[in-house]
Amino acid sequence: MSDIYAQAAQAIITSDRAAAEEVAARALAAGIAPADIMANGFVKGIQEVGELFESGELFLPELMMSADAMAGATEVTNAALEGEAAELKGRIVIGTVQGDVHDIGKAIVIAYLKANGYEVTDLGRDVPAAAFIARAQEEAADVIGMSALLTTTMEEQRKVIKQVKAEGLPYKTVVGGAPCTQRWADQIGADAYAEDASDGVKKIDALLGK
Ligand code: B1M
Repeated sequence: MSDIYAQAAQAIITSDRAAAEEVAARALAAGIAPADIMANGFVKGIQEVGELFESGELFLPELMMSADAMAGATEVTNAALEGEAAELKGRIVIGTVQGDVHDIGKAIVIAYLKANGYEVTDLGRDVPAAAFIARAQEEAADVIGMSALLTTTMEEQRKVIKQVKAEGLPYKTVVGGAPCTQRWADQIGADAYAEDASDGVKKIDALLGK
């Protein structure tokens, strides 16, 4: 088992999309849950890539290619989650905040939410605060989810929450992304912080009483 996790991480570190997709498919065929191959394999790989980038051992083009390999793996594992839900539990509008293009984690969160009975509107990335609010109104959403991966873009989450509160809007707000913490969520008045995709489902279930 640890072999296939190591291969998954390695495919990301070596920026090999074809290998990442092949390892993902093989893991699923071997009965490994999408969440397990993600968390124990691919995510470990992209985390190592982030560390190598930070220490100057990898450069932006390589980081981008690893992100592409990660996207390939995510597509394969997310497809395996489709169609699992039985009842509609609620409506979520989710996006990556303005100034931020990191969306791999958000794609995983969306797949988990859909598999667990939520209707999800994906606003994409680099989403202005006003767009979160406007789409939540259009979709009659229960929850607004905001992903931020940069310390410089986290403030955008506060903007959205401030507007929700100022206008007395009925949406629950959930924040996530590597630099976010429970402390940050408390500080900006978010209804919940989600550490990862399954925690996101758990927190949203709790907020909506599901
Ligand atoms: Co960027 N990047 N990046 N990057 N990148 C980080 C975030 C960084 C930590 C790397 C590093 O230096 N170690 C660093 C940020 C430093 C900081 O802010 N302090 C960084 C930087 C600096 C940059 C650029 C500025 C680099 C440059 O241009 N010089 C640039 C910024 C671009 C921009 O956004 N404006 C940049 C660009 C990129 C790429 C485009 C190359 C690529 C992103 C591709 C893409 O997403 N389509 C990329 C990548 C891949 C990373 C790292 C390596 C990996 C991110 C990732 O996908 N993680 C990252 C290092 C790291 O995070 N360790 C890094 C895997 C993913 C599964 O985890 O996204 O945390 P995560 O999502 C999790 C949870 O957080 C949670 O659930 C997810 C699933 O479990 N979650 C939510 C996330 N969102 C949620 C929302 C919810 C709930 C839960 O709502 C309900």
